[in-house]
Amino acid sequence: MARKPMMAGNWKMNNAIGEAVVLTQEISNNWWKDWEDKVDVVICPPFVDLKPVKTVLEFDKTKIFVGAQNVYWEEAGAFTGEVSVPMIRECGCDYCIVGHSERRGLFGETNEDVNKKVRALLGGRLKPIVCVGESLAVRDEGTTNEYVCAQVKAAFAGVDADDAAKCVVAYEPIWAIGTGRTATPEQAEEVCAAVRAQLAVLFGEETAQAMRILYGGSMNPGNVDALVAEPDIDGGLIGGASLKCDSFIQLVKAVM
Ligand code: 3PY
Repeated sequence: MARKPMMAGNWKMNNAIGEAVVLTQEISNNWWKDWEDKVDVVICPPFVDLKPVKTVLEFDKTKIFVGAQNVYWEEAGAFTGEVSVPMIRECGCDYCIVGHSERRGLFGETNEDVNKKVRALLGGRLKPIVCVGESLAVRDEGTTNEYVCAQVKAAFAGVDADDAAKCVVAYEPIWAIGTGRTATPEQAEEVCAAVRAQLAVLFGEETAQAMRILYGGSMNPGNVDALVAEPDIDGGLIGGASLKCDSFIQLVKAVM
């Protein structure tokens, strides 16, 4: 089945509003109408940039999606510092990253939290980009596929096939994030294929074949071609290389 590729930029905690607007304008100036049939492009800036980024894209009539990098599962209330699904939807988001390894590792996010966020997003008609991935210790133990598939199973607990079909999974080996190390195309494909097989067990083959699986972890213009040539890799979730217009556009073009 032909899946539409996706390139999503995860800006992490970079670009204050002024820089975010300039970078979005640069990306928007490079956007061509026929992209929208060939690739879904998503920009995931910090919360404070969501509305300004969306405003630039709307002003330019550019069909690039906006995603948040995190969300809380309750709708409103005494949750100091948190941001809810209705709030990010109002900022113009279509997508939201959940379970990034930095959130799991630095902020103690558990598989259970990830599942609550996935279900809250789907309930609020937003599409989760669910991150999974193993540490170097897990890889060295030889249990990567089991570990990552358990993360997938936990993230999608209580989700039905119709809703799962709206979700994207991003496989991001932790040892390849911010280290300059990338998984080889073969290593990345092996895990992405295992993730798809796990999705088939959960939701059936048809849904699993329709769902997009991205690779993340130091994807850049130099390694993108080999990674996206793999049958189960449908694009990328991009860190550092999404912070410069040139490299992000090169990555988008690589999957068109
Ligand atoms: C990276 O490539 O650094 C990422 O973590 C993308 O999410």
